[in-house]
Amino acid sequence: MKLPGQLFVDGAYRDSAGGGRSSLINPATEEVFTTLAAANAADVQAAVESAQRAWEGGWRDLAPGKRTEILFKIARLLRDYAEHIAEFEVLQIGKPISDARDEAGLGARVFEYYAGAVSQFGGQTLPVARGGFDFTLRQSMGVVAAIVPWNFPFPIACWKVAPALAAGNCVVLKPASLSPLTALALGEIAHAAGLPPGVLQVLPGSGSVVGDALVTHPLIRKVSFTGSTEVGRHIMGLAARDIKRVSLELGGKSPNIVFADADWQKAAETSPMSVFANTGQDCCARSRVYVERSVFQPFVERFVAATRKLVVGDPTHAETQLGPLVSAGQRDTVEAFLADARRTGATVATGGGRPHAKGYYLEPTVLLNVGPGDRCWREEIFGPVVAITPFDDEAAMLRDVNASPFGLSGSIWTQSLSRALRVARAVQSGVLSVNSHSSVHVEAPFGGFKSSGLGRDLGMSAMEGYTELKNVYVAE
Ligand code: TAP
Repeated sequence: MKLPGQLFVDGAYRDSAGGGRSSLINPATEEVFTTLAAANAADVQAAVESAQRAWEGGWRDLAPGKRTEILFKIARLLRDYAEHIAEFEVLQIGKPISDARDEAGLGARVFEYYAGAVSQFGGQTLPVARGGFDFTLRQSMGVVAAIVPWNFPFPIACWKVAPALAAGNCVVLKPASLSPLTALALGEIAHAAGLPPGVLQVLPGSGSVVGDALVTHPLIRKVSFTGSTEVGRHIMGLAARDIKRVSLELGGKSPNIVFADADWQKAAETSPMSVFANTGQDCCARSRVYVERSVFQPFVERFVAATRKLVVGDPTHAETQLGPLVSAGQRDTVEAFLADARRTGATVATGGGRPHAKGYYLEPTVLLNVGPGDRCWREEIFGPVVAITPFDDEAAMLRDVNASPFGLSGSIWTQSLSRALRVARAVQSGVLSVNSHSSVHVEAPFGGFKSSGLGRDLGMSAMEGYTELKNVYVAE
């Protein structure tokens, strides 16, 4: 598969109507490695109109069995091209190759799940008070805009595109400007698998141009967005004008809560990768660690020792665990957080520096003595930085956990079943794991409370979110 360099519209690659192009920088080398077309408002108009034609012209009415067949074929081809997808991801965002391979497989698995779901998905019959016959239909919406970020570009694109297509919609996919290659590869592969032209369009281009043109387009029926809370708020405001459906997967500041009765040694050894994986650029990163005071000191020692063993380096090497940050700007942002933490009296237990002269690398960093009002404790950093604090009282700890405006993910470590259930109920968060750091399961809903979002990706909840629910009553 060749490196994509154009927009993917109507089943073919083409240049932007305005002729605009942008460059991609490899964050591991700081060098421009390719350029590609950048869409403008005219491209959005053409892509949306073509998607609407594809929806009216057959995709919405295609027999479920045929839709299943095409989605399974896409999954098969994604597996065939997994190595290309992984290599593109390494080049554009510096993701370690072993993670990129896993994520290529995850994307294929998402298509398999929704291929199987097509024939199991439908409405209900309801016993209503008037007698007669009442049933609901789950109908496709039309054209959906999927706007995705750069941190997990390929799997997040798949977990929006696959359920939307499975439910009978057409999709215009807008990748982040830093990571368009794997989204374009998905368009090309889906078309090769038999997806009719126009059903999936891929438009790389700037958020303020392509994103806003999509969100305000009258033919777009739903916007499915993953990204920052700030842009999510902006999209929600624009969508309010014509009551457009939105689902928003936004930022997080997830807690990792360790009780003294837990297997805290295991928690300490596994927790570094719950925040440092993907170089901390993960909306589920467990970046606030609360440890019961009686095990705080030994927990911190093990956590720091495990952090120092992490392999930070060339993302093309199979043993690398942390690649570079995605851009110079992202590293500057994270370093500003660290400067702030130092100024307000935090202790750096390990990390904080740049481990390599070339590439946007930053050492995984453990902060202690961070106050409850400090920026590093309250705000999403989106880099390899964690703060650890002791707690004495469960209720006071939970008040601090829930004082966050975010509520995406989190972990609870305890051997007590009743405590696990009590704390899991109390934490205001869309996704939690007990004695684990796992947040994402293809079969289960994924999304946030409060400023972490609205609606759910994955599972059957996502597919429902790409339909309108209609009720029909038939008199006897
Ligand atoms: P954003 O800057 O919000 O960008 C996300 C997407 O929105 C990109 O495709 C971006 O395009 C586009 N966009 C930017 N401005 C827009 C506008 N005015 N209208 C429509 N679209 C616009 O986020 P990011 O920097 O890519 O990702 C980091 C953030 O995403 C973090 O806060 C993180 O927590 C969050 N995130 C959340 C999740 C979940 S599942 N909750 C998952 C991953 C990331 P451009 O790239 O062209 O600007």
